[in-house]
Amino acid sequence: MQIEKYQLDAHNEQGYAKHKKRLDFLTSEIEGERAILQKLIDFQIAIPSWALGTGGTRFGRFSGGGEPRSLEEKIEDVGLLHALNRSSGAISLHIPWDIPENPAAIRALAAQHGLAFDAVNSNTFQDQKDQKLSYKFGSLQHTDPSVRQQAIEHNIEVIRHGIELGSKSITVWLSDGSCFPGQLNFRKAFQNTLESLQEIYAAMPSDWKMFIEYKAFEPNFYSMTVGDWGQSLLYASKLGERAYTLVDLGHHLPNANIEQIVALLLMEGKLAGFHFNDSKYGDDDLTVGSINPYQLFLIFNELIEGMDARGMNHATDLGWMIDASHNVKDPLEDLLQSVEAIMQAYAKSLLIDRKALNKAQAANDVVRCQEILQTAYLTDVRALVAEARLKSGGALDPLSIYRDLKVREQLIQERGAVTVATGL
Ligand code: PSV
Ligand code: MN
Repeated sequence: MQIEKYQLDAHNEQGYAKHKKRLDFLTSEIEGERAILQKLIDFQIAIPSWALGTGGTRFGRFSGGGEPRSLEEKIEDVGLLHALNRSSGAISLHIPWDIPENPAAIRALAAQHGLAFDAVNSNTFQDQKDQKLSYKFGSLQHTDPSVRQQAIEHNIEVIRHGIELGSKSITVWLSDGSCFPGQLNFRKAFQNTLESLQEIYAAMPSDWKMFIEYKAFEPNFYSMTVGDWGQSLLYASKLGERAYTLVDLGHHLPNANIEQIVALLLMEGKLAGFHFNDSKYGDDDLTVGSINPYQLFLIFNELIEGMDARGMNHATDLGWMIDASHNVKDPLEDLLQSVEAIMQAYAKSLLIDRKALNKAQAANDVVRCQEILQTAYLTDVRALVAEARLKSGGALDPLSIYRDLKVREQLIQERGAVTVATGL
């Protein structure tokens, strides 16, 4: 299905007067609203192809109906999101869950929806049907060189698919590690992984980047071979200047200071970008901003500070992506909420009075520092984010028009109630 311009216009007209009142109040309170609006308009967040179906846990999965049955339908779904919020202008594919059989046609379809292809992702954490060797004991770290070779070839195959689509980066997330003490020689596992990554790195075109994602635990519960940002940074530094660390918010041990990690990776020029989500316990994959929106804001505070210090373009110089699944929500509604939470955190961090903060930091005025951050955080920026959407042709309130137009009901009619999207 497609959302028509007249439908957006009618929705926007209906809510405009109320919106204008809120916007006028907000802009009377803040400075530099034009520049902030432009930054919000430019900012795009990639949607992972595996987040469009209902997520599950190891205990079960409850399909919501109307799930995309093919890559084409996944692109259509991201197109719907982008039509509503104008901030979801890219899709990230996981291979082999989403192999583009006809890349030219897939590229054309994405372009029709105004979508670009973000990083491609390899998968050596599952065994596929007809796969010769198993990844039960790891992939790039494996003690058997032929398993490592198979995993290397898969990654190179993923790069080939990415080239055909116009992607410029590959994200490598490894589930490699061990479940029991003594199972693995850590040093040999690291060395094997590094050598395997070196072969993949060498196969990338010269304008490509490699993103190395770390995760503290799961599916291995004693050690992970890329378990934290230190290990990821070690691989990235040894690999070369086009290798970077990717931060997935859910991949840390509880209470980790992610904002500090981000600041230091940025300082070293080694931050690739993000997989946004939220969590209470671990890799919960909850909607962005649903548990700890203040932490998200603090992360954006460091991002903006660090990117500005290096003269980086907020919209294009890092990879922004959502990585969340949702067991009890409509995946499209969930993604709309996630994108909105990211835009709000970004907008609030743009409001921080940097000069005053620098001054207060230099004077060790701890109270003032906190006040400055919280003044920005407590500002209601929703009207500003909505105005950015309006200016770029989107909806004033994406969630309410999604429900008013009965999008999910229409998708169920088109695709059926018991469709299952590929993914986890
Ligand atoms: C692993 O938990 C992860 O965060 C990686 O990014 C994978 O590619 C993705 O989730 C798979 O769902
Ligand atoms: Mn991730």
